[in-house]
Amino acid sequence: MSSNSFGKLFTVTTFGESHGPAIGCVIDGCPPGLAIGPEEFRHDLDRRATGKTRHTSQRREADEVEILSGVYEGKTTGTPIALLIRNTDQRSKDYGDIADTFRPGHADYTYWHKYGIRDPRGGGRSSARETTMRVAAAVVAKKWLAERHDVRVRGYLAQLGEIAPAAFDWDAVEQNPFFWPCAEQVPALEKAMDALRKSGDSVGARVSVVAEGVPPGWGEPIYGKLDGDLASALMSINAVKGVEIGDGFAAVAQHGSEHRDEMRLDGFTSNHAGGILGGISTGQAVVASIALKPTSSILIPGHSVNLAGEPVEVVTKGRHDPCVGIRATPIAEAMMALVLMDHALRHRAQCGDVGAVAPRIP
Ligand code: EPS
Repeated sequence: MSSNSFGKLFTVTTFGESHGPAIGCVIDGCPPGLAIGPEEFRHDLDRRATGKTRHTSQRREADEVEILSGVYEGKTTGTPIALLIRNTDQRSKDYGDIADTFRPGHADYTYWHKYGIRDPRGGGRSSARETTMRVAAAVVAKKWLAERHDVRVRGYLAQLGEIAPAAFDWDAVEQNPFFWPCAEQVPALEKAMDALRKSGDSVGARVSVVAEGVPPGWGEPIYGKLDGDLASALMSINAVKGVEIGDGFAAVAQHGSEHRDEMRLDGFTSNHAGGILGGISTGQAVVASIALKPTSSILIPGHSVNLAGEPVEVVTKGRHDPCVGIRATPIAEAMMALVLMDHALRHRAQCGDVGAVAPRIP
């Protein structure tokens, strides 16, 4: 009912608030025997974390994962895996000035109307801090997908404000703090972000995720389509306002002769569909993109109202991201991996006996 869990066979439930004592998750349905240790969470948690460069929020969290259950002698046991991360760098006084008002463009207002009470400290449950646990849970999913199916999920920043990549190189993506696929443009991005931060404003972004190695057959028509579940999972990320699968909205202006991915025995000739047809994976790379809105917590004054029903002017001080999209690449990868793992298990459960059928286009 309350929707803090998702997935059907591989389920993830997250809990915790940004300024509470801890955040955590429970992963249920993980197959037994997967080797996993606390140190394996470090890489992806660091990729997502605040305070790593001047271009993101300066909150500095240790993000140390404690594995509370579900792992024995370094291997998953098939029982629920509980992960906990203690919050260590909350600065709740930053929220004193806005506790009685609503940041324009922020979930402050809707949380208030839904629950009639809210934890204003750091945005409480609406904070992007919660995404830490999705990334942690996806470390387990990414590892299982890689070991069991040779699936690799990776993403990149595909647009920052009005700046689009001038070239594409996967090797460049992990070499800069933006996950940007064109190394030559990184100085220009740094300059743009420095100017943006100085102005006190924020900007939107586009992030793309690609999963290679997904076999044909994952996804459940009609209400559990792979693209439907991906759209839901990606849309659940803070600040996401749009999701595209494959060519997405560009398909509007295309003709069928252009959009269809022709099949030859040695491979598909294109991938406009983003690796999904009829809600089922084709065996091509699964490709999705998200649009993230500009952060609403900005220094530019904006009109709002307060709890007493008076007009006020709001300025949000504190340690905010001028572009949440910069940290969204590992989060989008995480949601893709969690959905794929769930569907891998669901496919095995219903259609495991079908096996591979011909012809298989490589
Ligand atoms: C966030 C506001 C900031 C960010 C936070 C997301 O919180 P605070 O004011 O407490 O520093 O630092 O991001 C994280 C803590 C994180 O780990 O991602 C928000 O409003 O969403």
